[in-house]
Amino acid sequence: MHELTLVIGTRNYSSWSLRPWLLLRHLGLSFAERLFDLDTPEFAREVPKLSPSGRVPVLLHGSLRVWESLAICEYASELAGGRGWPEDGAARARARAVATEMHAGFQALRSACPMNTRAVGRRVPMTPAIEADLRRIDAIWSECRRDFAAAGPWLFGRFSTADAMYAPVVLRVRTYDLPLGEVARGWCTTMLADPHLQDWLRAAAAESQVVAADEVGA
Ligand SMILES: N[C@@H](CCC(=O)N[C@@H](CS)C(=O)NCC(=O)O)C(=O)O
Repeated sequence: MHELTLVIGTRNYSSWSLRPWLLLRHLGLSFAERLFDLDTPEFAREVPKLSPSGRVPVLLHGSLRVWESLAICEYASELAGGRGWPEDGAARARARAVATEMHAGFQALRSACPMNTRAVGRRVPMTPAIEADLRRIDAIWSECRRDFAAAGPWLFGRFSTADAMYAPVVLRVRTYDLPLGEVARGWCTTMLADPHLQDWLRAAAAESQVVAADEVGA
């Protein structure tokens, strides 16, 4: 069996890298990491040799390259006997829907509030589009917690790809103090206490790269 290698970007800023990294950790899959600082000549030179899209994350498994964060989560889940998704078929369909909604959407929030794990106390001007994204995210998290609280602390009880996909949003909520209801905030607290996420945050805190374009908010 070939070793898995996950190619990622600067931990402080690379929200797409965090998602599959966190799932691989939760699934207990052993993997090596290769990190390239974002927006550097080395990234521009080396990453396209590894990733067909020229972007990170990309998972290397023998001669196979799996790019796109959600596709990596799917592949990792298959390697782990399907444990990356809920067991129940209806819950699994719903988890896939909310994970895809994250992968494809929330553009206003994502562009106004870049992930910046080291930063706290930042403020960005609210716009109707950001508020609409937050309302939808609040509804997803609150409804999942309402329906799956008895099964465990994560969105669908047990940790799944859906949790991994929304982890960077939790970090944005923390950085920019974004408004959410009590139930959604409760799930943020669960995520922030996760030992694997804590490992990522510790490593991000030790990084020195600053990407000026992602340093937003007063
Ligand atoms: N849709 C992709 C997005 C990947 C992406 O945009 N990655 C960023 C880093 S977080 C990147 O590689 N940026 C460098 C570039 O675009 O040159 C995914 O889900 O993996």
